[in-house]
Amino acid sequence: MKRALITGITGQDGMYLSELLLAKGYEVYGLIRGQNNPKFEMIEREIPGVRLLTGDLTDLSSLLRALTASQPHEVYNLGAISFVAYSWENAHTTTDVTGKGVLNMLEAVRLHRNADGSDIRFYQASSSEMFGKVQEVPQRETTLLWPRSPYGVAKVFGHYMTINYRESYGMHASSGVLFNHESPRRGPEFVTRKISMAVARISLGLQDDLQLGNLDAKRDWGFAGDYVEAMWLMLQQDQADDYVISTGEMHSIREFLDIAFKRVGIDDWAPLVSQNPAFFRPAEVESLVGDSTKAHETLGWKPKVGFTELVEMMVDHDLAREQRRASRG
Ligand code: NDP
Ligand code: GDR
Repeated sequence: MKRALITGITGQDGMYLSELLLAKGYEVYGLIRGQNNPKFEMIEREIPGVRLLTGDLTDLSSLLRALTASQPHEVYNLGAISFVAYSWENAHTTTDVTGKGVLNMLEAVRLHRNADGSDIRFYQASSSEMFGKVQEVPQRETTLLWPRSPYGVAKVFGHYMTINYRESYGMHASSGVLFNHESPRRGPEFVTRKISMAVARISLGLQDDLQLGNLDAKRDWGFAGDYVEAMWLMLQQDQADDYVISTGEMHSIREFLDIAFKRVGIDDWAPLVSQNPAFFRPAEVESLVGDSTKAHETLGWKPKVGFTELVEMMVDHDLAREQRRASRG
């Protein structure tokens, strides 16, 4: 039986990936941080097969302990401070977790030996935010990186450190440069979920309006359930490598709003949405669109869920959730 250790198990991707690996027959271990983390119970309830181990990406010895306890064949490093806007306010913490945390995990994997002598394959959650002020359209594995936030800079560090451990120590370390991916499990601070939750509440008369930042930003949005499949495929290859994972389609926040509001029968959302400077960023990533030809040709990976289906899935989920809450009184 294969064993996997996932950092960031309580996040959107950690949950989808653990479900995928459990379905494939893996023994799945998840790293959970902090004292009495309330998400411990959420994971036990929603994904009962996962075994949780305490640890923190900033604490190397806790990572070594987690490796000793799990004896994994595969490590998926998904843990990060992942909210770009927050990274300006907490640049040092973001650097420690999202950047130096990768080095800690790589170093722990390098130092650890599985009792049965098996090697560990490593996946790093790199990001399209590394492209930032884009130098090429669409962005691919060879595009020059130009990060625009402390988060993006920290991800670039983790990305190159992963490549460096592969080249220095021959480690099977791959980096997935994933473009934005969303789902009903997306954190409420991200724009897609902020919109789907607000649309559901506005349609039920529970909220009056929605305040957003830059409505002209454009992203290549996919479905998280499709993207975790790509992570797994990367670790099944004979050679470790780096792959862009994206849909190849770019949409604006305005288009997201169009579909989301239409789903609840509202054609004109303009009176309901305003722009608040508080949600603008010191430096914006205006547009991102990826070319995942390499992933398609080498991994056989392709996204299954399209943009409209994704938006409708998120709105439907939040509508049902609000209706359940309302019926409970
Ligand atoms: P989330 O923000 O949903 O999850 C982040 C996870 O990291 C949480 O489980 C969080 O734990 C954990 N974490 C935070 N700080 C630490 C720490 N100090 N030690 C250990 N774990 C920690 O992110 P996603 O699931 O959306 O993304 C997964 C990864 O992929 C992240 O690295 C993200 O940066 C990257 N990524 C995401 C993309 C996306 O569109 N979703 C695109 C490209 C890359 P807790 O719940 O306790 O806070
Ligand atoms: P992003 O996602 O920064 O791309 O990072 P987010 O959803 O936060 O922002 C996308 C774009 O929407 C604009 N925007 C707003 N964003 C938020 N959060 N709230 C608003 O009110 C709002 N109004 C407009 C932003 O300015 C931005 O242009 C996500 C994270 O998951 C990262 O961890 C990951 O690496 C990248 O995706 C790829």
